[in-house]
Amino acid sequence: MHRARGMNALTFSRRRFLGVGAGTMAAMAATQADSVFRGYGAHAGVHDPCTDGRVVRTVCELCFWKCGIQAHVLNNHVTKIQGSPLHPLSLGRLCPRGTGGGGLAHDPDRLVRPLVRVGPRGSERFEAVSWEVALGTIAEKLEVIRRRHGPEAVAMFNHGAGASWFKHLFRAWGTNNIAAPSFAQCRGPRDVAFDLTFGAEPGSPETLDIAASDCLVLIGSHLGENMHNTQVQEFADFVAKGGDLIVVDPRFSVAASKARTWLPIRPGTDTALLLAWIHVLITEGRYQREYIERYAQGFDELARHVAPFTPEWAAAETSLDPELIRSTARRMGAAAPAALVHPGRHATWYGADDTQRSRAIAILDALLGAWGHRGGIFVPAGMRLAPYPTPPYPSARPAADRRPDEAPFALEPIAQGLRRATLDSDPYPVKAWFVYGTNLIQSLPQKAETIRAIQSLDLLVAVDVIPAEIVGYADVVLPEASYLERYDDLIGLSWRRGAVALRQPALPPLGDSKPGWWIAKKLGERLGLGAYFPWRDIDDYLEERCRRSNLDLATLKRDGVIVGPERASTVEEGLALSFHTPSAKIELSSERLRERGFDALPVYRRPADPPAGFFRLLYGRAPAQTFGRTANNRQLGELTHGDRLWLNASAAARLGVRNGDRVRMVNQDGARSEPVAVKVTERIRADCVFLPHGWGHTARGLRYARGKGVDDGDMITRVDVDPVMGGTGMRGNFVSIQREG
Ligand code: MGD
Ligand code: SF4
Repeated sequence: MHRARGMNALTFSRRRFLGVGAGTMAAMAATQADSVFRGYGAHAGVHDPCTDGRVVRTVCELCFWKCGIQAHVLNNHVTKIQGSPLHPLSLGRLCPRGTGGGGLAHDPDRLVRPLVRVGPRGSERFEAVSWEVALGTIAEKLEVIRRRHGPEAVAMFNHGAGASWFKHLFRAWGTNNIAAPSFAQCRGPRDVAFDLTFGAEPGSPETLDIAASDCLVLIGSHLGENMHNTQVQEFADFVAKGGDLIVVDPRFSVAASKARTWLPIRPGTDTALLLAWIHVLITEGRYQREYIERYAQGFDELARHVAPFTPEWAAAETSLDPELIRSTARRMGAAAPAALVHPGRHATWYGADDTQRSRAIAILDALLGAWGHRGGIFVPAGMRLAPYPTPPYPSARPAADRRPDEAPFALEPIAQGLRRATLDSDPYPVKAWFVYGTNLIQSLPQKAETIRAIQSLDLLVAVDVIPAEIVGYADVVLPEASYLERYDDLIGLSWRRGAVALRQPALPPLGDSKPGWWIAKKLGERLGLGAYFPWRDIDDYLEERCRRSNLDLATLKRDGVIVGPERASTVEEGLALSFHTPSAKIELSSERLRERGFDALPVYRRPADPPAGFFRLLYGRAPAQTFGRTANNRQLGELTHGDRLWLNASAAARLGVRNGDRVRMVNQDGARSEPVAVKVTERIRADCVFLPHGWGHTARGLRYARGKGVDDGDMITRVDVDPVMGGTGMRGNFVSIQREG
């Protein structure tokens, strides 16, 4: 068990932040918009052709953080994108992806005409048609499906702010089958765990007071590679002031390189570490006693539960030094309540215990008094946004994603559950998929199942901006104007101060692409749902919503954002804490879980070891990429080398693999990857390999991305489902490495 200790946990002296390495934070620093504060146009005395044009303040969509941006436009070309200094999430800066929006707007592979399929599904053979024909075809087929199977036979999959128009359309149509992979393939376990514990989710964006924290624990969260702009800015401030950073990761991530302590944990054993940390805080009396007595219930049961989970016990599971487990817990306790264990975001790791692992994080945050305290998790404020009045939605059957008693704590429909229902028509048939902004071929695990379900459909519609893999399977393709070319609905932000932002066009739509609001309205009218789209156009819509919400649309158009009044978001600022759980307290032990037959407190279950000759496959984000969404962006492609497979140096020597060699992975079920170049490194444990996610595109239309890197999804044939909320644990797959040639 102690074998892996050969790779010792490293303890670094604190140091000043000098730019988080590997061109990540450095790239971000390069985007600082100092000229913004001096007005637009030339920098003092220096002619900058990029900033000579019109400037439009709008909202980024290269990921889902929704930063405010300033797009500089010259001759119908986006020449430069900067962070809006007025927007609370960007504060004048962007992450490297956000600066690359021009690479999407001006992508020569953009979809610019509606298309109707002419070859077999997946053949990527289409003919261009008019909007009339495309929308007419969809409406006709949807009506047939409704007559035969009811409106619920239509499922909608979505991702991104622009989806709101289509969610409205399909609720009006009469289906609850609306799912996003961002729940059951990503943040679901975390959201459910925090909701069960604190009665609220950590939010998206997460409301973490990182800059003010004295001790930050990142457990499988690689900030700096995972580039959520505001968090990375706060993280840089935290590192610069010498905050105590503890990073738990089998890989020496960029964040680990800034840490005082890096704990290279054996993959899948994090719950053991968390239980031991809880054990130390409780047995040594280092938790926030008054806070727990006042706000929490279930402490005595928790104390009894963790009594056996000593650092020595956890050391045997995690391969970490017990003294480091103890001392890191003490450091958290000393910094509390300005101490924070990051809730994470992509939390679907091992399936069976994902919600319970996230519960252990939430419990630890509770013991540290993080919720509601400065330097912990602040309680956000929102702004009132009145809807544009439309008729009530019709009632519809419950979503088809789950059978009775399955995943009872899911907060949203489960995307792979809709796929399952499509395949077996249980509890009722699902015959059409309407897919907005999500490349289901890559974002749902078990690709073969997805393709099988698609082949059984009567209709597949894809609304996209580029010809991603899912587009290749569609019967009708609707080209959306990119986020730099369209208005979207008002975007509310819950943050230290609430805000409302406006996405507005900096460019006209490319070709015959159309904004989502227009597509949804036109399709709605064809489907007899015109009453749900009573606005004349987007101006009418926005004016009416703003009027009802007491917001000035002209100010929104000028500034891109309106920020609400100051309000207390921590106890230190005068906030009175309240918890929306059944007990109105923080629920350390969860009666709700117990009632449904789950463990009321987190229980550690040892994961399977890799079979001899195999490595556990880990995957994650690369700093200049957002899943597959940005892989075809030529501007961002200049920044990234994210398509290599990380392999430990000793393992590589054993296999005779050198840096840059091309290898294939073969997984436990015999799935074989395309060739991929290897990055031989000491920065990863010897029992696992790491692959950045979002590469390995096969779609013919993605002329830039196609053939670059490999798709980790090809190796994810085994999925362990979280029984609490239905998340798909994807890290239980093992690969062997075979040299090419
Ligand atoms: P992308 O792969 O980026 O994200 O998965 P997805 O939501 O599928 O695909 C986004 C699609 O949206 C692309 O086809 C893109 O061209 C299109 N698009 C971009 N902008 C627009 C727009 O303005 N309008 C329209 N209509 N389309 C647009 C993400 C999901 O995947 C998530 S959230 C997570 S966290 C999971 N991550 C993950 C992982 O890390 N590993 C593995 N193996 N699977 C994962 N699945 C999950
Ligand atoms: Fe855009 Fe980066 Fe902000 Fe995401 S974090 S919205 S990609 S600037």
